Amino acid sequence: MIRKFSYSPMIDTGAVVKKLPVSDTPLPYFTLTDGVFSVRLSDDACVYGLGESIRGINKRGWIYESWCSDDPLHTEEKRSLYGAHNFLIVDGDDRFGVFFDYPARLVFDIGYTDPDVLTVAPEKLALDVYVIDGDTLKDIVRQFRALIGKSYIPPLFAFGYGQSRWGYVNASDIAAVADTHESAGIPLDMIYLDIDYLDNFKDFTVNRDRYPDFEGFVRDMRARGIHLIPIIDAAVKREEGYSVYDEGHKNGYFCKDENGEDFVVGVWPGMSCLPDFLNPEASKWFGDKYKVLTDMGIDGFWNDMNEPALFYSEKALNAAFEKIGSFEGKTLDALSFFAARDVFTRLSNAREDYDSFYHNAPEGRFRHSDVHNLYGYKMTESASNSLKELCPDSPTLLFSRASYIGAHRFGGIWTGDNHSWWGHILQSLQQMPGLNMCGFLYTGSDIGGFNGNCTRDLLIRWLSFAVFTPLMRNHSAIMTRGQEATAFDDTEVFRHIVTLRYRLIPYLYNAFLNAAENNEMYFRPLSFDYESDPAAREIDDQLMVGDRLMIAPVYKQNASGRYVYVPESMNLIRMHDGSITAEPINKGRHYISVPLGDVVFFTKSPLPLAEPAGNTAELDMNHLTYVGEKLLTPNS
Ligand code: MIG
Repeated sequence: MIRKFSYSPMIDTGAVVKKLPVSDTPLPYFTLTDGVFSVRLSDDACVYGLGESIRGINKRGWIYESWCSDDPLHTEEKRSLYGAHNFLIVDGDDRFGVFFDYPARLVFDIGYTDPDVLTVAPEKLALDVYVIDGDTLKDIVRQFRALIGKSYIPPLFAFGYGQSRWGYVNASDIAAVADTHESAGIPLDMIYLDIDYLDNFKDFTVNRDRYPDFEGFVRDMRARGIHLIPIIDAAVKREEGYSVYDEGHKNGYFCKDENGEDFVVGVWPGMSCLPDFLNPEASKWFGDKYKVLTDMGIDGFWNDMNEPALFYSEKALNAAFEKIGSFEGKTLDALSFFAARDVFTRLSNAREDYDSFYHNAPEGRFRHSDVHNLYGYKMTESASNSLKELCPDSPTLLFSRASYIGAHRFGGIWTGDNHSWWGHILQSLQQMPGLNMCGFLYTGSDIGGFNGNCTRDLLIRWLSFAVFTPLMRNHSAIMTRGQEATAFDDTEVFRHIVTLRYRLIPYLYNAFLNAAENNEMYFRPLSFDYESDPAAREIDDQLMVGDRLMIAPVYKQNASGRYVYVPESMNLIRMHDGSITAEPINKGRHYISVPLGDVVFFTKSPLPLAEPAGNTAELDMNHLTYVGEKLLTPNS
């Protein structure tokens, strides 16, 4: 049962597709005092949800902010990343789900200030709250997902392996990626084009020095089974004569400052303007621009910088230069030195900037910070709507960095700029169920880590986990060590792992489609499947995948195995040197040896495997063999 409570929202965010009448009962579970919702948590209560946010599957014990943020340092104390996903489930003496449909900044204090109290504080009391009661955790999720609408389903090739790197400069760099993977026998479906392919970072252009025959190159790559997936940044370079800027400026399609002038921010292209995705006309206009690339044979995109990320605004930069001048010639003490140093570092993603530009939505004019969390979502919706018209016959791949609930209907997301850290394998695993609860099924992290330098063993372990994430993309930042599956000596192990992914696609794709069709989670915490098992509640480094598989990846340096909690009798499936074996394992806690390069997982019933394939086009989904036919009779 879902009940809706309404506190004069300013705007229909579009997150909810099922229009419900406002409930005439008082708000259950919570008390509302001075604009803050609060609820007591019983001793054993777990709190699940909040989408992309970090720190454990059970969110209790930390404080989170819904405020889409471009933050390239995902350390444990961070309160927000790129997404704003305001849904959670409290599972204690009372059990319910709750969604705060609110597009501005919202703080979830989940036992941070008072260990026994959850508070939810919107900046303004202007929101809808949906409270969901259900028989099981899965049932609560199913109801919520029916409320927000079906999840985006990408094309099959999006389940293949993708290689990406910021800093592949030109066509020959990209061709080399295809060549090295091919000669190492490593399957590949996608190579991503980062901002390097653009002419001066201008959206919907191609740098013709770097790609003299882009169209031909796209075609040749496709003939080899590889889709090129270009990036699109949110902001448009302010440059007279650049048609995208000229049209946007002339038609008033950019966000405005308080005087009605285009608001100017600095991002990769330098001084740029922000398309007003809340204005339907502007949104349609920008989305239709993707045609420039679909006409060249492109059928997949990733949308970046759409929190929106601001390195600086023109206004704040000018003020900063003035300020810094005031320090000149003075003898600085430590504090004034820090103040001087921070004049520039404080410019990025500044609240004052988000406060000083406006959207022109059908409901009226909105200050950006009142609707901040919708920007990436509306950019994804804009692209999706146009791509459906531009490519009516086949779905396009589309995923975004920033998002709000609702965006899951239009595309996937990736989890942004992580690091080549062991802890980020676990963090990525822990983000998955929260994202799935909120409808984001097509998702994954930058394999090998984006920032920092990757090592061979880290990449092997990360891939061994990412074999199961719908988005399986190796991506890294410019100037970091190469971390392709071909970058280290002895590519055999990488060939085995990526090949296994392809052999699993019939199962994984089917599990994905089931989850999308039936509003279920593809990745689930063990506690969702084994509700009455107290041991399952504390497991936060294993996941259920689809209806018959459990994963328990190794995510520690130098570990040659790990403890695994097996919640019922299963088969232990081990891939060793490419050969796959099954062995029954009893319910209970086991130490499982997982030498580097082995991929180990657990099944509840026979698992279909396809024959190895070099890409998804070659994949034969009709000839399947099964592993783990013999199951131990449940006896413990
Ligand atoms: O300011 O396009 O998260 O994946 O490689 C960095 C360059 C901008 C951030 C994205 C990352 C991408 C990078 N971008």
